Amino acid sequence: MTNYSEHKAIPSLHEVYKDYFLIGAAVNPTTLNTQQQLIKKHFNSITAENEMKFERLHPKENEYTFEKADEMMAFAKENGIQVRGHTLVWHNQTSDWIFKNEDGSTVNRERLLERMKSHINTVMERYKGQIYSWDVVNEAVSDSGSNIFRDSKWLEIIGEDFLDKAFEYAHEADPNATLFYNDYNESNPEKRDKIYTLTKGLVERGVPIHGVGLQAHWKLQSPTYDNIRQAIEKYASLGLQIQVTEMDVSFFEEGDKRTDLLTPPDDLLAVQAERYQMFFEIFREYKEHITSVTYWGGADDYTWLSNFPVRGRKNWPLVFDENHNPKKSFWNIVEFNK
Ligand code: HAH
Repeated sequence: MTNYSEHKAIPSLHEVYKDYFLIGAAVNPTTLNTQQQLIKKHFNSITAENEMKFERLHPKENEYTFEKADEMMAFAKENGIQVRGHTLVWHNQTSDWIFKNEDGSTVNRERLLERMKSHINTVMERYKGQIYSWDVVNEAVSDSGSNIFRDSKWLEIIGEDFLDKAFEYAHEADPNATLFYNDYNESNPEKRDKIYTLTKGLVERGVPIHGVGLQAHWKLQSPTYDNIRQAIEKYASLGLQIQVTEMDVSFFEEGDKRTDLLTPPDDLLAVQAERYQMFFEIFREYKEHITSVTYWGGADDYTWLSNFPVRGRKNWPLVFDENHNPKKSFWNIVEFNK
């Protein structure tokens, strides 16, 4: 295997892309230490993998826990790195108290809206002017069937306009942050059309939404390049920005349960490198629309995919390896004709 790092100077990824878009990584309190040098060199944007989620920031009605998020913000400031906010309203990793009255019964629409507003306000006020974009609503669209919306307490209690309200509250709290609807399977034509319909409605009603976040949890085979292009074009046709928010390229297709790989095979690393090359060619082509590209991690020593959806299975979805050395995938995205 070629160890490129031995004989080539390694360029800074975000510097290579300075005329295109921000280059981000999701971080957590562990990787902020273990990957610190890598993050400082290659990324000019970071996102909290978990530390700004509802359950982490707001475990009880009258208790906010900002320490970890504050530490990440301080690290970003010290190093001149920008921050992307993730996420304000989601069906997952959200404390159950918000949906309950003191007696355990379900809150009504009015009370849930009040609580939503108060959460959005408190969090966005704290980091006002320091976060360039927020995922206001994450994953509201259903993956299959004819329903646009996935079942959730937000939908059940508030109704379909829970997104309108979330974006309105967010815009009021920090008028300078750009506000995103974020989802996965965003390039799948069926789900893409639902995301399009949903965000089109928001735009037409004058709701302050500024962009669509493509999570981009992609694989070695899917989605197709055509489907990715069509998704970008369709969302951009609404006049919205695009951000790639949680990119990784998994070795395993959905439903693949194999657990025999202990190290990444060369042939699959080569396929991954080819995929990364094409993905970034597409991103560069659509640079007028794309304002940042964030990976859901920094390097292969830590990735959420090494435990999900198959427990204990290792995965190698990023462009730096377990020792933080550039993979072929890295070289394929930095070597192009500028
Ligand atoms: C994302 N969901 C979430 O936005 C992010 O907050 C989390 O850390 C990881 C992935 C993607 C997803 C999911 O939550 C469930 C099934 C498939 C994909």
